[in-house]
Amino acid sequence: MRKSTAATAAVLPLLLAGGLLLVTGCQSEKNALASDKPELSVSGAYLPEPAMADMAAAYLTVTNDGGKADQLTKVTSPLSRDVTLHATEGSQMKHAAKLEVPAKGKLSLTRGGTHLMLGKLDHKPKKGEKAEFTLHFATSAPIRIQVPVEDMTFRPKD
Ligand SMILES: [Cu+2]
Repeated sequence: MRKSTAATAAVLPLLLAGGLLLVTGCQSEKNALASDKPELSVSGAYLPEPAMADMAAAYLTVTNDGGKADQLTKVTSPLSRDVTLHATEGSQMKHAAKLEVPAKGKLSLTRGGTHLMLGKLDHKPKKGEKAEFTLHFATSAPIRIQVPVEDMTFRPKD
């Protein structure tokens, strides 16, 4: 009896520490918190090596494990002084002021779909390089990510 009480006391701080990891996007414990806030994490980001020296695109997924929607409002990067959110409609790209990250859902930026458009490149990114991006949201704190530069033809397997 006494032994198990001591064990419980030792485990408790670990559980608390584990809870803090949720901020960085722990997937497995998402249902333990019935959150009324957005709980965002970013995955699968990549930047295909661009054909041109002055323009590139990047793709990623923002997952929201929380019970409230958020919006991606702005993206910044040392690689590009002009990062814009682009939606694709038919064969046309359209600037989007913000992109919805639905509650308990995902915002997926994919080839042929919504993407990050990078203009005014600092340099032409090469495969193997990583580019830093900071994603800004309406509600959530900014998320900074390192995005790998991939082959021009790279496609993630899903
Ligand atoms: Cu575009």
